Amino acid sequence: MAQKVSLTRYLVEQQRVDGSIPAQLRLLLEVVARACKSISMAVNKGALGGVLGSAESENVQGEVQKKLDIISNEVLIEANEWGGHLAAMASEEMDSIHLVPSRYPQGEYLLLFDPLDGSSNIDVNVSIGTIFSVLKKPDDHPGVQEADFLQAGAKQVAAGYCVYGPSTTLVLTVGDGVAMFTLDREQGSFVLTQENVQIPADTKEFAINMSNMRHWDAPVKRYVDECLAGKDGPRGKDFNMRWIASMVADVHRILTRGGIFMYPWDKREPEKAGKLRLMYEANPMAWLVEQAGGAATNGRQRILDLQPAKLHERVAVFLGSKNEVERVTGYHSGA
Ligand code: AHM
Ligand code: MG
Repeated sequence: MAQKVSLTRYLVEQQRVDGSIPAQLRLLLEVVARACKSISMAVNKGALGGVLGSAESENVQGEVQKKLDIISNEVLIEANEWGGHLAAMASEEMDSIHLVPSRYPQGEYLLLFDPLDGSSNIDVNVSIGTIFSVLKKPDDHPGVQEADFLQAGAKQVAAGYCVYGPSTTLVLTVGDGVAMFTLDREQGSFVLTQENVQIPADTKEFAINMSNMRHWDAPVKRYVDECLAGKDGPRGKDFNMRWIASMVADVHRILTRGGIFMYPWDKREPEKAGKLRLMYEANPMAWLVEQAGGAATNGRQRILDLQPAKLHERVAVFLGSKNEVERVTGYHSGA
C-alpha cells in the first residue's frame, strides 16, 4: 500500500526540492492547519458544544456575528501569535489589523483570513470553511501598518482554505499547483489526497444566487439567460446550477469537477463593488483557481492584478472554468 503523505512531510519535501517554502512559511502553514483542525472539531460538535447561534454582535461590515465566527477568529489568532513567523494578521471579523504582541518575536509574514466563511450555513449543518492568504511584509521599514497589507493578490506567497464538510479538507497553493489534504481524525493529521488539481476549461455548471437576478447588470443577465436557455439557446447545451452559499464549498466543487462561480456587483447596494471581500476571500480563491488552470476576474480585470485600497474592500467575483470566465468577462467589455 502506498505510504500516506502528511501535510508536514509534503511541506518538508517541497522545501527540499525547490526551496519554494522557506522555514518560516512552513511553520505558518502548519500552524494555520492546526488551527483549522481545532475549528473543525468545534464545528463538528455543533449543538453539543454550545457553539451554534448568534453572538449578538456585529463585525466591521455590519454583519451579525455567529458564535463560531468569533471562536474561529480567536483560534486563528491564538495559534499564530507566538510562533515568530508573523508580523501581523487581518480578519473579516476584526476592524483593523492585529499586531503580534511585543512579547513574541516578529516574523516576516502577514496573514489574512475569513475565519469562518459561509456563516449563514453554520446553524443548518451545511459545509462552511476557513479561507486564508499569506503576504510578505515589505522590509523597507520597521513595524507594521495597515498599508503593508494592501498588496495585489499576485503578491501572495501562499493561499488556501479548509472546508468543514462531510470530511475536512485543506486546500493549498504556494504557487506550484494546488494540493488537497484530508483530515484523518484518528491520526489527527492532514493527509495528501490530491496533487496537481486541474479545473476543466469547459463546464455545464454555474453557481450564482438567482434571487438577485433582477438587480444584476446586463452582461451577467445575458450570460445566465444563455445558460438557462440550454440546448435550444445560443450555447447549444443544457446547464446545471448549484449554489451552496458558502464560497468555500462552491469553490471546492469547482476545483473538484469544474464550474463557474459568480458573485457580481448588483443594484441592491450600488456603492459596493460586490459582496465578497477582495483580500481574504477573492484573492486566495482566485490564486487557487488560476493555479489549477482556471481564471478569476471581477468582470473586467484579473482579480490578482487589482490594487486594494482598503483592508475590507469588496469585489465582484467570476471564477472557475477558464472558457466560461472568459465568456462572461468578454460580455462585460461588449464582446
Ligand atoms: P460570510 O463571509 O459572511 O459568510 O459571507 C460570504 C458568503 C460566501 O461564502 C457566499 O458565497 C456568499 O456569502 C453567499 O451570499 P448570499 O447569502 O447572498 O447568497
Ligand atoms: Mg466569508
